Amino acid sequence: MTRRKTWDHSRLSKEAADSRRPRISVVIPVLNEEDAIPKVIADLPEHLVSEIVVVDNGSSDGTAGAARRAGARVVQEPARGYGAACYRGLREATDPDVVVFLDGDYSDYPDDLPQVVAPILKGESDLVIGSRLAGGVRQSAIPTHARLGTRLAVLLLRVLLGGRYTDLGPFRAARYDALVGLDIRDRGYGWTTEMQALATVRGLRVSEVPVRYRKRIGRSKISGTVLGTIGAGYKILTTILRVYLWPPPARNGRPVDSTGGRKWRR
Ligand SMILES: Nc1nc2c(ncn2[C@@H]2O[C@H](COP(=O)(O)OP(=O)(O)O)[C@@H](O)[C@H]2O)c(=O)[nH]1
Ligand SMILES: [Mg+2]
Repeated sequence: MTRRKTWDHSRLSKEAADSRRPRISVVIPVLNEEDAIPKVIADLPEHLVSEIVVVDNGSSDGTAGAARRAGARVVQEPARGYGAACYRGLREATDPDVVVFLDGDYSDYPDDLPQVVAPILKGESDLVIGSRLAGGVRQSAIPTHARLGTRLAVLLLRVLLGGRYTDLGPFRAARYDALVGLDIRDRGYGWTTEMQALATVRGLRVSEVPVRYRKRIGRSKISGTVLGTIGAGYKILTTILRVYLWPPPARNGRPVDSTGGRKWRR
């Protein structure tokens, strides 16, 4: 396998000065991903990415150093949580047009990034979800309970909110302004689901693209543990119900039609 060279900062800053190109900031939440994070960073397509922000929550291994050596900017977020890390990365991004999220465990294929950002760069979408299930993921890469939980969640997103999704995958891209405007509240494992639920009720242009997915390097903190699974499952379901029961106010102060085109019934 060919390893890409380490990120070249002079090149990054030169690209930052080139205002004609859309700026794509990549945000990677990490917790103890020392072995995986250099590979994730190395496989990101350098020509498309303006900056890489790795958000750590106090890893006890050498994650921060490994990410820095691979060329990323590392931010330490004191508040624990997947969503807290993603939110911090969003705030740290430098003048982005597009923000991309992916996990730091090397389960996503960073070189799928061009497909994930394509609908946004074409001006067709505000939010793009990389769908692992549409991408024909192997059984071993996503545990059965996580797969079933995901199917239940996307069913609820459709029935309750009118959103058409096949996955809650971590690899996703959004127009920066649209994403900030969603005002996502969850700071834990409900972050990705809330993004999709709010994007639906706020009427963003959403699309999905199939992405590849593989078994992670290292140990899972969420779906591979009993507590993580219960916590994430609870968070995901209550997040969808919360958006259904208390839809966010529209920009003009009226409730948003959270039935995705059908009439909102109280
Ligand atoms: N910063 C931060 N990252 C986290 C936290 N929990 C999980 N992660 C990272 O989020 C990504 C997804 O977590 P992972 O353990 O792979 O969950 P799984 O994909 O459900 O097995 C990985 O990059 C983790 O390192 C957290 O509390 N804080
Ligand atoms: Mg993972």
